[in-house]
Amino acid sequence: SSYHVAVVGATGAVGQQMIQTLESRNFPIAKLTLLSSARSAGKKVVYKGEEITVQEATPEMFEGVDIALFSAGGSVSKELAPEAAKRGAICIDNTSAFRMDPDVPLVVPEVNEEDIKNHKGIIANPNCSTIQMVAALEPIRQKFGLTKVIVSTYQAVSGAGAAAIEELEEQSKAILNGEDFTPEVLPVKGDQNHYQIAFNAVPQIDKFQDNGYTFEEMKMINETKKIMHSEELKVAATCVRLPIVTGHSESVYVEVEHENVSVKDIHEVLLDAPGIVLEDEPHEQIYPMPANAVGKNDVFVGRIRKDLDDDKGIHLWIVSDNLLKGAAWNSVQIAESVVRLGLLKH
Ligand code: 11C
Repeated sequence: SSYHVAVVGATGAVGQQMIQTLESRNFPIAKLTLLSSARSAGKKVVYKGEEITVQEATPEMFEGVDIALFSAGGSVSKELAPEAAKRGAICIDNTSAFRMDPDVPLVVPEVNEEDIKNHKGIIANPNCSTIQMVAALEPIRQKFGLTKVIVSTYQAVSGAGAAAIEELEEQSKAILNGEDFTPEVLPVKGDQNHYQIAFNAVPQIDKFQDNGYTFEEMKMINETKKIMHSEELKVAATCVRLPIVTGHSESVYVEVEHENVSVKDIHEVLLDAPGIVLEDEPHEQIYPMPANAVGKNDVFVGRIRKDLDDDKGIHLWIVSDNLLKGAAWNSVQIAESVVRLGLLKH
């Protein structure tokens, strides 16, 4: 069988990667409908050598669609995913609109593929920084138990979209040329203040919540518990934006349940883990870096060390392409699971 697939947000940074990933995976597509806001409608996008005109996303456009991949912002998903689901499509939503809805599975296929079976028309794709972390921690959790996670992130600007990439590039040029510039996008479009990102580190991703954590940090905390089905897991996060175009990095401290777990034990588990590449040879200076992860679907893990004070404490460094495993690839992977699990009507 092959399917009618729609991509909503087809001209965005993630939408473009979704289309490329559908092509490179040779996803069974009978018809591809590309949708966007009215502003971007009319643009042309090439899929398998053919130009497809992007159309304005309206409820009627989802008639006959089997799978709809959404990455056009939370408000678009809130409005249109229920419309698409009502018309029989299975929606895979890459925004935060439905992630914490108890009726919506939140899925990283390596971790909780089975949750897809409980869908009611919408399946949520987690936040990029959450995905790469849980993909690397789940095999450790399964083998040794997991009680606590403390993560600090080093996130690329492409997580904030095409305008943020442009801002980093323009600002970098301006600074190197000794010219003036006015930050307008980062840290958060629509927040009160904007700060320099070039040659800087900004400890704010998304807006602040009343508890002093940012929304990005709360996403990492709440989504991790939901995906791992573990409300009792202790999670804390600090999310920082760096002047990197693509590739999120994370310094992660975990505490496991078992005693005497060695670095070698962790290596063995990760060597067998799906979607994980171990890059951990300190004496050869081998460790993951975002520049090497760009364009790859895998999650790279290295710098694995035992904590020097707590026998149950382990430190890791986790890197992945935030637009691929963090967004487009995980979404397409969910679509592949939907097909494999036989959840489509034909
Ligand atoms: C970032 N993690 O790097 C954000 C982007 O909830 O899907 C992803 C926003 C989301 O800026």
